[in-house]
Amino acid sequence: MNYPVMTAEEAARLVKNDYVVGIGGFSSVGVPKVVPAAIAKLAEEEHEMGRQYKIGLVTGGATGPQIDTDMALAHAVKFRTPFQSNKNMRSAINSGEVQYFDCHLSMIGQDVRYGFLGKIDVAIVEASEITPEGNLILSTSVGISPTLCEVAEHIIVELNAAHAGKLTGMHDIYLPEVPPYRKPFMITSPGDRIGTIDVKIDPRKVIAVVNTNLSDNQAGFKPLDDDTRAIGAHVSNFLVSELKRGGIPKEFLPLQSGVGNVANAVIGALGDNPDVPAFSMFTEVIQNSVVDLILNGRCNYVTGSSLSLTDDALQVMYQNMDVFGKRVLLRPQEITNHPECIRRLGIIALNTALEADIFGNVNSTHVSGTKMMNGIGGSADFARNAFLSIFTTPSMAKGGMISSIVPMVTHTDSSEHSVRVLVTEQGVADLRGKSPSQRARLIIENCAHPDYKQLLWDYMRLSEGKGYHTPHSLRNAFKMHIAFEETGDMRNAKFE
Ligand code: 0RQ
Repeated sequence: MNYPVMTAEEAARLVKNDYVVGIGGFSSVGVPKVVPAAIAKLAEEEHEMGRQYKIGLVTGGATGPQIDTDMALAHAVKFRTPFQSNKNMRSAINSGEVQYFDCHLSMIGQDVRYGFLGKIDVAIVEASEITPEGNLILSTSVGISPTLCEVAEHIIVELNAAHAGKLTGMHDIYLPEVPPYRKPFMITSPGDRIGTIDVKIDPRKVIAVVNTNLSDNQAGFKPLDDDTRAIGAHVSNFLVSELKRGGIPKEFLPLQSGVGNVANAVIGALGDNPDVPAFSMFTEVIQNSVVDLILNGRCNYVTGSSLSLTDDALQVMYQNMDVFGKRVLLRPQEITNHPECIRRLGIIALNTALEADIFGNVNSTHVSGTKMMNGIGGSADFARNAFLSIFTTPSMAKGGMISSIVPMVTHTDSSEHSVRVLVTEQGVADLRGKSPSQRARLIIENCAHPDYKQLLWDYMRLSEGKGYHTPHSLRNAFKMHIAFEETGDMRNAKFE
């Protein structure tokens, strides 16, 4: 196919002020790189000339530094959705410069297709190959790229030679029909294919192809510490005990694992526990720990929407494609996170909280209820629909100044109805079948850090016996957060 080939700078000039731009890729990998960097530069030049230049960004989730760092620093972003995990974009969002709206990652693709976000002027996507028919073989992620290509008026392709020929056949591209014509997704085990290996596009939409050869440069993880090791051990021991008592079928069930250091450590710990059977994963983000687990036979299949791997882990995969080619499949995030698939397959969901309250509500996104951390991502897609939903968090943050177990969360992402088990390095609270006051006793006893236990018991006693189903004291519910804000340490909270 004879698409117009040009430089990143030439392609960037096709992206006009006030455009709504769809950014392909997902979880910082398989995202376009050189065109966004050139757009950031263009924005700076336009601003220097005294001209307006800001665009809206509709993404699959976290993108790369060329978008969330360069464009944020260039003041080039008007609004952005959904999930990001970047310091500069986070500051621009929290300062109010960028209007950010968060969204469940299973829904952003269909929101775009339903027209909820208006017109997408241009989609910028990374591909590893262009087929002779002009269709795209994506690279290390899928995200919402197929939907963006379907709805956008124009498409700019970054053709990345770093992955050329390496990922062909590893994608399963399927776009659901619009209701009332939607059909069931015939996925009854993690490896079932329902789509095509390429993204079909209308060749008339392609206004530029830019050749690149850049790695995703995905950041590594913090080394395991005592807390993350303990959390991993608690989760794996809990799952083994459930398996033994018949709470999980003997065949075991596919796992989903969230993002970040804790999630990566938990999956590693599950792989190390010989009593956990070899497992499959139906997840959103495939992180580093999975590469070793596949090589040593502990994980027999993984399907997700991105290979969120550091460069060395990706190279290990590329060097062992005889093993990985048969065990890895990338899908649109609308499918990996779809309630229908999660409920049918009976996923065991493992996600991370910033804070949880003593009644089991979880905040994964808002520091002190006000400042955006990353976004809800797919955590609630999985938590709400899983066979068993487990949330993990270290019991304290910021050197102990913050308790992650609080009387009332300052923002709720997953409610008490979706949080079935809570795990900290202190222990496990199995909340299933428990009333709010029973849950509170379990969480304080098993999950709170000893430094905060007495404070939390004191809080419970303020409202006990007052005829409340959920024993809160509204006057005191945020006293621990207020103490942190005013004195820098939640331990200074004084209840009235
Ligand atoms: O701050 O980075 O300054 O040190 O939060 O905390 O303990 O390193 O945890 O990397 O696992 O991230 C919930 C953010 C956890 C992530 C969250 C501070 C802490 C540290 C990070 P520093 P850790 P992790 C599907 C799943 C939502 C999306 C999701 C997340 C930083 O897991 O974004 O689950 N989840 N998606 O010090 C203030 C508290 C705090 C706190 C921790 N209570 N108050 N700060 N921190 N607790 C996949 C996708 O959606 C892609």
